[in-house]
Amino acid sequence: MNRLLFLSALGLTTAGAAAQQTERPNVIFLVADDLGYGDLSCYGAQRVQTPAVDSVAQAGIRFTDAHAVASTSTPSRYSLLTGEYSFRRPDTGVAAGNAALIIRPDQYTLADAFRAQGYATAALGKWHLGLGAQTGKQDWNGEIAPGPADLGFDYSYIMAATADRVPCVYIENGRVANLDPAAPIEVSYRQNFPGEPTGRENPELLTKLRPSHGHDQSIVNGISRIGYMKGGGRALWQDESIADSIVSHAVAFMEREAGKRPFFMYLCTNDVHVPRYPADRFRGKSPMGLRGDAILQFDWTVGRITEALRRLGIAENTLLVITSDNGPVLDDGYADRAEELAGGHKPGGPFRGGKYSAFEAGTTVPFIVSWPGRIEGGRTDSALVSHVDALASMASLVGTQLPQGAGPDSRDCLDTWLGRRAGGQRDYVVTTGNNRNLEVRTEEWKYIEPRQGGPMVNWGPKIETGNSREPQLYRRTGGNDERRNVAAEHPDLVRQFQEVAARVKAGAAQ
Ligand code: NG6
Ligand code: CA
Repeated sequence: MNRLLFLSALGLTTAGAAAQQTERPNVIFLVADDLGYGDLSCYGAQRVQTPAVDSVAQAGIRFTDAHAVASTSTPSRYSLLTGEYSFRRPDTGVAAGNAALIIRPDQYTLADAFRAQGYATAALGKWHLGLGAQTGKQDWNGEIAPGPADLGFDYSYIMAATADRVPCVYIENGRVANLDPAAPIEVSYRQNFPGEPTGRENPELLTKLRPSHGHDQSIVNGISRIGYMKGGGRALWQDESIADSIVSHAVAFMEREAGKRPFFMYLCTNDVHVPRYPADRFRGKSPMGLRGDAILQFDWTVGRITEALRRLGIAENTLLVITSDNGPVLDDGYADRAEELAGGHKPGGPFRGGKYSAFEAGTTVPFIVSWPGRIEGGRTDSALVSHVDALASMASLVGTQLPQGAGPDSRDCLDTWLGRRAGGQRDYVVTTGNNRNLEVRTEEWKYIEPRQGGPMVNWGPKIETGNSREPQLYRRTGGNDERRNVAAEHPDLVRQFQEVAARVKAGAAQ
């Protein structure tokens, strides 16, 4: 008789984490975009070296079974910030650049949990959770609200969506940074503005990158994007300085707050999302082309942040989490030769699938936790970890009592995150490759709910979706083992997993 590892109906092996002492470290969530489990040298990459990330891992804990909730950005980030599974909301799919704010201002967020304890809070870099009250109705030349300021962030310096979506400008505290009155900004995801060039009609203007699929609308900085925009002038970003801009604003925020009050920074890089066009000093520096160069630039970002922590004398008392929003993709729509130059590099590490996928590489992400003053470094931990637990775990860390209804799917796993295996461990995690049907992982098993759709992503990226109309059950041995579907051999187990999925959907147990 097979025994599942569901030791409790609550999804935790103990009733909850042990009572925590309240502490007030600075906290940084440094979230990469589309960085795979296998993209860092501390996770086994060999064709690219990431010394700055590796030294954070060396000083902390490197988790080997950590999961984003979803295999694309918007739902993944929604869950990280709210502690609610994105599939509960139908409007959490990949957002356009002119989408309205997806998290409602009355929802409780990770930033709120820190702010309740007097923390300074900041959101930097990639946002991709919508802005403004109504889709398509933002005034990009005036105040853009509601936004991060309404979700608990005191300071924000963000990109509305992704680098491949218009508008290609930074938004600082609800207003376009460097707004150029001579070039008012207009944005549409329906139609072009008369006279404006597009990648489709004016490929001769694509001086930096050409699309491989999609991405053939407005041209900004010699790269065509998704969506149409007009104007922007001096406010338009240069892809080659996005990392520099994000880092300099992050460091400035840290300098302003260090020593005054503790801070929480949600610091999201554009690397290694498309279009990949890093700074001159990184282009051509990896054998893997622009995608490898973007990984080097990500590592540089990590190095700049840890250097600033040391310089400001706050390294010991800063909890730094390094992770990614979803799994990796090579060709995601630009002809940057990522596939051709990958060589033996496996961006998803040993796992099957990738971004967009229900297979493991879709949501298994790097996850490193360091806190030099408190965590003994140099460890690897195979505990199951889910981003959805950030809210309850961080609230527990700083002593915030979550209000009723906050983070309905978030559990206090602080002990696990800090490497204390005494309790608060998850015995399963729930993820979603399509933001609708679930996958359930235990230490030993992976269950994939039946779903519609073909076996491969059908719009360009060469990725296996994990879709099947039949239930899939795989026994895990730790590597690329989603190969032999044993559902038919284990009907009892399948039934148990179906029950878990049904309970999670009903909101009864997480
Ligand atoms: C897809 C884009 C892809 C990427 C993704 C979102 C096309 C053809 N592809 O629709 O390039 O932007 O959306 O990625 O448009 S995410 O990491 O932000 O979720
Ligand atoms: Ca992403």
